[in-house]
Amino acid sequence: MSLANLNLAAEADAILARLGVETSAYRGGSLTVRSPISGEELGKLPEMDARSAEQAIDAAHGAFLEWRLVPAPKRGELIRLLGEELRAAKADLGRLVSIEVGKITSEGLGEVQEMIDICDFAVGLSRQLYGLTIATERAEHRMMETWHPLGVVGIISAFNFPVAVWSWNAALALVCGNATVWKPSEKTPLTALATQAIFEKALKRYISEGGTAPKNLSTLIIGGRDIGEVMVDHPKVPLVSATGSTAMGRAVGPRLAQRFARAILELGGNNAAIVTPTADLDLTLRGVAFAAMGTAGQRCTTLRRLFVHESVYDKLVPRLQKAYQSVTIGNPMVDGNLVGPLIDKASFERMQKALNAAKAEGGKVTGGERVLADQAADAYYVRPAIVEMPSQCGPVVEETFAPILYVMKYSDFDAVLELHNGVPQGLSSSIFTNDIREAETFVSDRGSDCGIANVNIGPSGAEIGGAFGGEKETGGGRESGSDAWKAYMRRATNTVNYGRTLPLAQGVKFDI
Ligand code: UN1
Repeated sequence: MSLANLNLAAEADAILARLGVETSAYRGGSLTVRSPISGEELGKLPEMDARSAEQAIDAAHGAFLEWRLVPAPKRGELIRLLGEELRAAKADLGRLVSIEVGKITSEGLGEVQEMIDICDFAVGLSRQLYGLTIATERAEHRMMETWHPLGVVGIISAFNFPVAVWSWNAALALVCGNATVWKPSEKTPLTALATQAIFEKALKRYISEGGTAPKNLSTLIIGGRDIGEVMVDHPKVPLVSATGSTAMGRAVGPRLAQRFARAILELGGNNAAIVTPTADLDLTLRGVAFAAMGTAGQRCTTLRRLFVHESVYDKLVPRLQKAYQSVTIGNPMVDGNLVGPLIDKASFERMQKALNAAKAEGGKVTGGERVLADQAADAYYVRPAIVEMPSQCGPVVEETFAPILYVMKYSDFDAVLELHNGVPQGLSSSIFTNDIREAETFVSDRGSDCGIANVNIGPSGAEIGGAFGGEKETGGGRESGSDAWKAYMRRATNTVNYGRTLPLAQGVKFDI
């Protein structure tokens, strides 16, 4: 199928209408949104100005004051219904993700599945916001910790997971008793409008079934950096969860710190895998291919650096190069295509710049060229690139959000561990090995320094049950599963005296 005349705008219109989004929300405004599949314009969204963003946040704060009083399991019921509405909308929303981001069909659907999964998780969590009871040194006292709603949670999301990242944050934030304000990427506002409409549907059902919820519980703010800044600086936003580049995090983090607000930062990754002499090479090949080429290299968890032991290098790397040469590139909504487009021209240019820099450092590049330009001049499809590097230098230590895999040979395990950790970022990592010592060392204190460390699977494609995020320039935040919910609540330590005397801690005497 050719990339010309796909008429994606008409299809997006039909999906948005089915999901309950009014056309006025994406017509006649100043924010142009295009499909990376063909470069076709999908809509022009009206943008919010700073003043109205501020008002929206004030209104969200009002919603928080009421929502925090609703018992957590009842708040969970709203998220249960959100999960149901997402199940009903999965095909449409997944397709819209493909149209707006260029993901292949199964990944578009997978993204919505990730939303459903976190809703399920959050529903269970709504009955498990546990605190501890702690032994106290004072007689007839009880000490415990309690967890309370925090306030308005600001969410800044990136184009590559345009809706799942919202749901990781919103599902937890809402069961924890907060209101949310969401600023999506300027590249992907349509899927945000659709998600907001799905949320409204769930809310309506919740209220019609007797649930209590205030207005403005979940607010979408569409616009540019200026309204993001309003959110970051607003005194009634105690937590901002921001996903995006390290540069964005450097701008957001200090501003939040300045007013002692919390940040959950999920920034760049420069994820590596180590392939050791005992690795199952068939499995490794598949794991590496998905992690490095999947989503056209545009996940924060994408595999970007591959260290291969010298004893298996000549067995694995030629097979990998062959897979790179034969991988099917094209319209991501056509079954069988595995690599869709880059998000835009700027992304293509950054990729070419990185490849040129790699060549200048002695890298041997296969692939990386633009393809299908004859079919769609405004869409940027590339053949994923493998670059054999003599050492870890130049662009290898940076994150380029494109399908470039830098391959390096190693001989010594301890030395490769050092190289593995020798980059500024620390999101995800893997080792392919059947040697238990190597596997355990990799996940041990002296192994991978990343937030995610895997054995015999690639670094991307995490499930929602674990905490997601990474160290160093990745920002240190944790979202999604495990006890990530604690970041969305405030902890109080309570000491209750049920006796008639007043013993002081540490034996202090103060008798008046
Ligand atoms: C991201 O790229 O921003 O682990 C998130 C994964 C996905 C999430 C990626 N579950 O690859």
